[in-house]
Amino acid sequence: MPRCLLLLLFLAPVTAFAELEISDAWIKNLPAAVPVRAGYMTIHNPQSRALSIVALRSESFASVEVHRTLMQDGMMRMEAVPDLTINPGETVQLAPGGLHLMLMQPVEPTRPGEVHRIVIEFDDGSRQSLEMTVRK
Ligand SMILES: [Cu+2]
Repeated sequence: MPRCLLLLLFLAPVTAFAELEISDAWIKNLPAAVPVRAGYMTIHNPQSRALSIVALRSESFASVEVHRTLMQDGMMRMEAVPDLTINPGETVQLAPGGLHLMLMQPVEPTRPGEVHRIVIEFDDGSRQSLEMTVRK
């Protein structure tokens, strides 16, 4: 059993807030020599107020950011999105070629099938925990 799964069994839930509905959350696996991973998911806000993601963290990665992919002067590049606001009723896709999570410096090489926990922090100070599965 991968060590991260064992860790999950012993960690208490971060909060009881289930603010956003998050589905299909996954991390694209890459060779150990590559220092970053991209993460994708579908985020829906069922609340009656907007929610802004202002920080992300994980025990499995040195840092986690929301990024957007841009085409600039014919070149593909990406930039950090310091706060990602999801309006009431809105669904936002994090998908290849667009918005994504950038998971930097894995503590250990990632392997398909592993589950990593990410904590999302909102502008109102509340938090939500989510699990992301590593896929090929
Ligand atoms: Cu990125």
